[in-house]
Amino acid sequence: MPELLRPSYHRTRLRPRMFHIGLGAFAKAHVLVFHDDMLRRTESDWGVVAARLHSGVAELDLLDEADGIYTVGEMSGDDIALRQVGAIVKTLHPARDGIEALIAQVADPDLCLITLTITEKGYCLKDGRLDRYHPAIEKDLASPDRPESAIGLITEGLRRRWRAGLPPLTILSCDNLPSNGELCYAAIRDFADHLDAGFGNWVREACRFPSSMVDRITPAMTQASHKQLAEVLGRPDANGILCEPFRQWVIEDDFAGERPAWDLVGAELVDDVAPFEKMKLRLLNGSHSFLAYAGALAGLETISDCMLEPDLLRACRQLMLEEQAPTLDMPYGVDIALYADTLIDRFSNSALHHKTVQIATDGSQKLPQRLLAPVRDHLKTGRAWPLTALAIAGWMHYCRGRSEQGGNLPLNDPLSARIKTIASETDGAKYVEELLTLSEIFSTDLPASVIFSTRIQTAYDQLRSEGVLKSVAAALSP
Ligand code: CS2
Repeated sequence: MPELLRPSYHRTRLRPRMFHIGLGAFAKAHVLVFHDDMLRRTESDWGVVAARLHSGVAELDLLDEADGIYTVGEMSGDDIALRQVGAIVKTLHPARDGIEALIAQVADPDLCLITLTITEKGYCLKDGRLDRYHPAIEKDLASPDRPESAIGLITEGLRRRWRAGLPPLTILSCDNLPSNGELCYAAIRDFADHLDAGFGNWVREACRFPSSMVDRITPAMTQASHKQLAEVLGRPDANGILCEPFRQWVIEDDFAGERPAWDLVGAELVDDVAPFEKMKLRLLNGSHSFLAYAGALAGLETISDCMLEPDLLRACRQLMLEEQAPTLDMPYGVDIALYADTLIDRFSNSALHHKTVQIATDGSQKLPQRLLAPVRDHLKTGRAWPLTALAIAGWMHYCRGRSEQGGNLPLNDPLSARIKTIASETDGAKYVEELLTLSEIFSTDLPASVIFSTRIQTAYDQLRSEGVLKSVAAALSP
């Protein structure tokens, strides 16, 4: 049985200095593992309060029963390394503890930092600004002291700090969005301005919103992965997580006050995260989305199954190097070909069981930064983008809900109601045309481009008539 690394620090020394909102598999395997490593290496008293806002009361109850301690299994082939994470000192959920407890946590004088993994849709943005007509934001703006959204909650907590003359906070976004710090800032600043101009200025001048690039492949836990963990651990851990060994965190070094010494444990603190974020979003996440739709349609269950299809593997590498990499402007010395090869190895990790339909979730939120932003660049330069076109058309095909074998494909997406209506009322060219009118995804410039619409139409027709694997094979460079 592999050795289990237990927390080597006295947990009694931990105080609530950091508040993590959106505790899910990824945060448990990434942000909290870095933090746990830092606690092992230093005398830091930075305990973490962890919250979820919507689903997940039962998960937090289970974590409380385990005193906040859970196992992380890092898997590669047949190897597994086990550790326990002990950084969480308290959990909070509005449905269990009341929203007031969460607002009070943001306003707690001991707090220095909020970290966020609330997914792309959690920021409630439209065109880079707070979407005031988003249902949750409309509600929160009308009754800010009873917020439902993460943005409303943080802003109300900050307002209490401002009124009480308490120090400002750093809010660190750890979601897969380009310039995630700036977007997070835009959402909170717009909300704050709406409440009080003086408060809005304090948010602008005193609080900090660094960007960060986060990376660790962490599939959602399933019954099978819980069983697998129990076998190696010798007992079940209902709070346990399995993930890949690789992890990376590049953080903009811009904090309102103290920050945890994550740099001692491998996090890279830099002046400008943007190039790294873009590279990761386009090469890793972009090809993940391509494989998710192509793979799910072709009846492939996991990303590593996709890597066993020689044409999909070649296509993935080609997408990264011929269609995504040319849109990047990386600092001198970054070896993109090596980065792509490492990604292919990581995707091939058969121990992970990372499901294609999991990554296919929330396509409307993911397509813009992963695939559509690079297309804008291609349209300007005249470069070819056959695989990106198949990825976008693949999403459209996926949204009809059936794989090529007739299996059911789940559509989990904030726009699912509208997408389903379009799918039920239209087909063929009309279907593509209607989906392109979803301006939240495509904006207005892309559908206005005849080249863009024609290429997506052609790719969609090809997927329907020839099937995914043949279409992908036809798009491969000689
Ligand atoms: C994936 C990411 O589900 C998805 O959309 O692309 O969760 C991906 O696994 C992580 O960003 C890896 O760091």
